[in-house]
Amino acid sequence: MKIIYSEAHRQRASKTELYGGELVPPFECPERVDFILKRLSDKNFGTILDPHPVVSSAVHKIHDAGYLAFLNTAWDEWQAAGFKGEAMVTVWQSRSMPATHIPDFIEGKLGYYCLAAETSISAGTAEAAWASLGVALAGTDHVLKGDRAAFALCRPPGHHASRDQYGGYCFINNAAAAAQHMRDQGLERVAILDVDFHHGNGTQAIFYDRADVLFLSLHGDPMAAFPHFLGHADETGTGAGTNYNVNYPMPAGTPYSEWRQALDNALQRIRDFAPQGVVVSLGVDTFERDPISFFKLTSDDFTDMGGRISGLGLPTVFVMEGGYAVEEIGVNTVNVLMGFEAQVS
Ligand code: SP5
Ligand code: ZN
Repeated sequence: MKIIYSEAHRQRASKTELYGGELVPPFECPERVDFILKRLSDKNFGTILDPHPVVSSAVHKIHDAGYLAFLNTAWDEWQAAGFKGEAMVTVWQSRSMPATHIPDFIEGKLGYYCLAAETSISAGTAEAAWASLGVALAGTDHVLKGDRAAFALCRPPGHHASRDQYGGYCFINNAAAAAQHMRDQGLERVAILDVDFHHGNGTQAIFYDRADVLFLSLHGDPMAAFPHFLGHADETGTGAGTNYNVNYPMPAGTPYSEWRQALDNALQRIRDFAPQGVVVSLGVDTFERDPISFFKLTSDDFTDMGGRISGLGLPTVFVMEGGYAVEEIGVNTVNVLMGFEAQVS
């Protein structure tokens, strides 16, 4: 399997995350990728390639133009305002104060374009986010050209980013762009399977009214877990997209024996949909020792997960999302890929 990777992710090196009322070093750190690369090398798994340029307008279909322009200038605008720290949101449009105008000043813009305050914008963040998109599109291109699967080693992750909001460590929705690019290149139906611990709220919102992209997410129940306001089982899509959105919220302590039943149900839904391509939002924060999550998957469980996904027999792009047990992220991620390869017939 080809692995697509760009060093440009290192430009995303924020120093601060708002966690438990403190500013802490971000869980979503560059070292995550080092452990994945090390494990790929130790297992001699796959061929690591730089992303090649891919002509695609997918990102402009799934994101708002004003939002992308904001991302590109946010850090400069923050600095120009004279602030000393990283760009963090302090005020929001909200239920009692819905936005009727997009503010001119950066503090107001952050409140308009941000959905979660833990994520700071720092120097190089936008550059890294664009490079991460390039990694996802290159991986997708390899699969469109005939590879059975590819692993887009994206960083920063993407599945919490909606059409016009960042947060949850995500800025550009790489998996959504991959799926849109598949559609634009002629695949009639695409499924996105999101196995990250957190609900893929951004991806869901982007495709919520569409029947051509089936979105399925297995995640911690939003009553208890981030992102808290999306990911309930009764969110099934709207308009033409009705019944093309499937959520599997699960409680704290969920072991693989139960998680796997949700996966098997999701895989059957995908088979019934009969897509020509699959995008997997691959987060390994379902791991039992993940510091911010509450499922109980073991490292061996990730191998089994990969095998089951492979059983679909479909062209598949794995897009890296979360996973914060940094020392074990390599083993867990590569186990999914090795489990997938072992089952390819
Ligand atoms: C891509 C991805 O995995 N993003 C996750 C963003 C989660 N950020 C908020 C974390 C809040 C964690 N609260 C944990 C309570 C632990 N007891
Ligand atoms: Zn996650």
